[in-house]
Amino acid sequence: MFCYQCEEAAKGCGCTVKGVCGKEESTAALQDCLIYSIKGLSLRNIEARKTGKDNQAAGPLIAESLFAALTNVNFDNERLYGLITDAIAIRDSLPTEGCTHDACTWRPKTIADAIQKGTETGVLATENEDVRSLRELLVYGLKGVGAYYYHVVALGYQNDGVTRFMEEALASTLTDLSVDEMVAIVLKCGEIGVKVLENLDTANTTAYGNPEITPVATAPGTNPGILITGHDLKDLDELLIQTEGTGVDVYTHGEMLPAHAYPVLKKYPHLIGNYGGSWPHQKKEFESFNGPILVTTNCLVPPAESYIDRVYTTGPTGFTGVTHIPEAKEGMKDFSALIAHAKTCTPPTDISVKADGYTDTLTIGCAHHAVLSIADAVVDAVKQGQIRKFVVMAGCDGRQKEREYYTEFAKALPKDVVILTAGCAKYRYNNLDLGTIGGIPRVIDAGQCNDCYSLVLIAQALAEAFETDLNSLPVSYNIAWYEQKAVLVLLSLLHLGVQNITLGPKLPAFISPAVLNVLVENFGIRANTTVEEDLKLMA
Ligand code: SF4
Ligand code: SF3
Repeated sequence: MFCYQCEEAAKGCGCTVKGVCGKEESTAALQDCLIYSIKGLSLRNIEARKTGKDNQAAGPLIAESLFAALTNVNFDNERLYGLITDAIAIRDSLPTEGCTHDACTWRPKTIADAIQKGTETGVLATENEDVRSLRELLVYGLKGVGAYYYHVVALGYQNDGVTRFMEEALASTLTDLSVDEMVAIVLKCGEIGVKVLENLDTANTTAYGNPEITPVATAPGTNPGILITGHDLKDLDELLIQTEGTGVDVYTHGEMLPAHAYPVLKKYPHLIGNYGGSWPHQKKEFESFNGPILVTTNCLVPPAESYIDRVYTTGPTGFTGVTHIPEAKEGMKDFSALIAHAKTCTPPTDISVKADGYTDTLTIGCAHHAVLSIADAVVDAVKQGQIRKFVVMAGCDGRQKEREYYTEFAKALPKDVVILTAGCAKYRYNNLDLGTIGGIPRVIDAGQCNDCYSLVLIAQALAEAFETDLNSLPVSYNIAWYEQKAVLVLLSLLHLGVQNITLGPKLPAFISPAVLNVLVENFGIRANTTVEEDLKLMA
């Protein structure tokens, strides 16, 4: 196997035996085969569209497949093979004219055939290092698009511009393009990223209301509970409805924390609080939670034997041996098995941190609507010098020790600097008692990585208020990345023209020296160094 799509790629180069994430060689091959299959499907659907014979089912399946191949989503070979055969079935319902590429005609008879195909068509099938780098950068950006679009579709929306771009971009990787052409598609992916994030913001706020600034408890109550993690708000909504009046409480974990800020979700008294931190702590925190855990999207850490029977997956996630809650044919998904399971479990063990310098209440909900409603106060604080600088510290958390950099960086920031964040990166500093400036929290938490669009709107509103452009604002970017949604957010920032982004803890292994050169020369991208050096540059 060869996989280098995430920040934790082995030795900073790529995983070749088994993923650091726990992905087996066969699973890596099936994910590569799935990507190859949706490339063939895309090519056929683009050709079919020319005669009005395209298949509308292709777009959602492509999005789901891209999501399933994102880091820490699906470790279940049978489910991945199911997606491959679904993609091929749609592909083969389309006309064959103009499609002779192997990806458009190949068919597996068994899962072993698919594993073999994945082995032949994976990352290393492209020999030229720079072409490979640009193709993979595009595919990883597309995995981000697919993931965000999956949520858009789940909430009943669609955007043909997004699905057509996914198809065109996937198909483009089967052809020989010049470096300039490939760079142009990569940047276009960033433009589509902004669009899909905007669509998701509209879908979420229409369904659940605009997030409000909300304190969230981290200490558990005394009833048995269900822990829900990942990014899918619709799953949480349906779980809250079904647990109402059952005596079973609901807690959020990881990227589900921002759900507490939505009016439609926070109204449930049995949505008690947030339990634990970000995904790398799952083994310890899922163990001590004592009750069932619903994993809706990334990140899933391969569960330990001691609690694997309490883990349930749904949506694009999967793990062999874990119960999967399927889509509903109509109405809501059925979470009754989790509720019955919870009733047999003891309440969660309290692991909230109660120590000087820390807070056991997390302040969330600083999305665009809430922040723009106090925009005058923010602008005044900047004009009066109470806020001298903003540092965007959005992105992902990860398990490596070097991520302590972000805690130390947050602690060391001067008191007149405000952090803007979104994504699970915030767990490195969101329980530090960093205080407020004139009532404005020093950690402005816009929500999930899915909510990065809020940060864009906030930055654009500041630029308008100060009659300047994004790069002339007192805003610097110290982004932590791990998986491919973060790759898309980065491409989106580049599309918006943001310069001088600092990226860490390591630069992507899939960026070749020549491609890095393009990013440095055109956008001033740099790797983080030490807290001391980076503070001089950014704060
Ligand atoms: Fe390795 Fe990351 Fe790929 Fe997992 S997703 S196999 S950790 S590079
Ligand atoms: Fe986190 Fe997995 Fe990226 Fe949504 S949950 S930000 S890593």
